Amino acid sequence: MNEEQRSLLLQCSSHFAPPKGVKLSYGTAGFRADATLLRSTVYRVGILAALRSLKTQSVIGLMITASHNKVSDNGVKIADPNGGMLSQQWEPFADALANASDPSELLQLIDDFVRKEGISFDNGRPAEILLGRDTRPSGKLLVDAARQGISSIIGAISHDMGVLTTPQLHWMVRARNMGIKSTEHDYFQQLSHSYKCLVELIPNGKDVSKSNDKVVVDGANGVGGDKLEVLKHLCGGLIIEVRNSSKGEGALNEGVGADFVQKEKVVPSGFSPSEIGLRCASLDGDADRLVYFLMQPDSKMIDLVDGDKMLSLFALFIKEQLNVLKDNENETPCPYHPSLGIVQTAYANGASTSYLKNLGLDIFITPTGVKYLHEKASEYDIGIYFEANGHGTILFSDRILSWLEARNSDLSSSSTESQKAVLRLLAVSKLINQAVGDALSGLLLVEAILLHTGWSIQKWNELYRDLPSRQLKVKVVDRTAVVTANAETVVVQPAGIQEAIDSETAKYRHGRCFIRPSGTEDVIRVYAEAASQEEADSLANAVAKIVDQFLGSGSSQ
Ligand code: G16
Repeated sequence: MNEEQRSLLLQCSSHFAPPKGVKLSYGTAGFRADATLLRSTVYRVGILAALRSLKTQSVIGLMITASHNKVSDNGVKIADPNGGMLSQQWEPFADALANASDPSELLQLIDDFVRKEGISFDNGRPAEILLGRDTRPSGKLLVDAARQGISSIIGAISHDMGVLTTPQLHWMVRARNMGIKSTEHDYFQQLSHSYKCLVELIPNGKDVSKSNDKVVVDGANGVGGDKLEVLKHLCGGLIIEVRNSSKGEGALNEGVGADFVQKEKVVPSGFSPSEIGLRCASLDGDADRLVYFLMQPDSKMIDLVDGDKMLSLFALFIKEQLNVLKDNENETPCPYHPSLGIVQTAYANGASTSYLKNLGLDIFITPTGVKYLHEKASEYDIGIYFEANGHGTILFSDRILSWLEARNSDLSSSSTESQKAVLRLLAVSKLINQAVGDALSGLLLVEAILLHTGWSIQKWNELYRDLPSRQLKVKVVDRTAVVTANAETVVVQPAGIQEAIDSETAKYRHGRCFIRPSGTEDVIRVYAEAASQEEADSLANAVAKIVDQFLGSGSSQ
């Protein structure tokens, strides 16, 4: 770094003193905390984004969001050149930057890192960053801090894309770096066009208009509902009613949204008994998660159709298309056997994993956090990953996409079953976000597949019966005291806690239980599964008590 760059960094960073006594870490999904604590962190992540852009010579994304957290929290995360999460190799640098106590320590860290990574400030294209934010009131101020961080690197440019869903920003970054159209309009066009392609390919004889009833969507009082209002008008024939957009009175994620619905299993605000029997869905605060649900008559409870069920629906559909291609191998010879892989986490309901295994699918379990699932799914020709909380997508490898494109042009004059299967797979690859889990594209794919199969949500929900489960969170003095292994299924620290959990779990029929430190909130999460709801509740409560005993004065919530 030359002197001019060093003095610019020193001067700008002196306006962004970090809050005293706060240690932040780039967790499951970037930095998250009370929004009032984040100005200096976001400024520093702006610097990191510019360095990442120089290193990769690509456009980088910076999103201001705390997704499912309460409205007073906020956060910041980076989208890498391919639209995915920040390379995990850079996370320690992000932690160090965020926690540097003064400008000279910050400068030293940057200097060392730039040298180690061989980042050049003079050769190549200048740094370029796309900025997005969700609807949180603190978002504007934090975008401003990010811009100042970016302009602390000489020549770096930022583009403020305004209020977006997180997956929209990831999609735009990926599209920009692929040299394809990347505006919000292009995003809506691509999604709606591919949805309509899938609907046009529905087998003859199915009366699409009959099954085309409405879906009622809870927008979590956030950005997703607003964007869905735009998208729905482009998807001819699909009837979507949005509740809880950001324009109403309700607070973001409060008594609404995918996280609330999935964890509490109750009806979100804004829904009335007139929705009983209808297909309902819920997005989270930045629309990267989606769950479906059915309201139960005379009760606040719901039947949850979660990420595992979406995964199962998608897996069945993709498998069906691959089987058509295999059965017609003479028309569509493939030089290799395309691999189809499924990625879940320990939160996946045991019934879903058994169901998928019975379909003969290859299943892999990773720790929580889409960065881990995405990485694993990208090893397959088609990799489907979902967390039970509704965060997931389907990835297509370059190898299978080129093969499908080539088959499509070979077969273009025919209208055989193989060609339809090829077209369906290509449409799915364009509809479902290739960068990250995306509630809006997920919703359109679910809707298209339900039309294709002619299934109601009830029929879809009956693919298998979930084992009863319960999730709790426990406040502890220091959540980092819990260290896990084996994709978060075993606790290795503090000593003795796993044995206590095991002996409690053994008392329950079909009992399964694990704990993990949250990466987005200051809590330990407890997940329990058992043969009945009472037993799952009792196991979760018993293990929450164990956590409390080992880790201090917390309380289950
Ligand atoms: C984020 C991640 C998700 C992950 C969730 C878990 O979700 O993007 O992949 O499942 O955190 O949170 P925790 O570690 O607190 O259990 P989101 O929707 O908040 O970005």
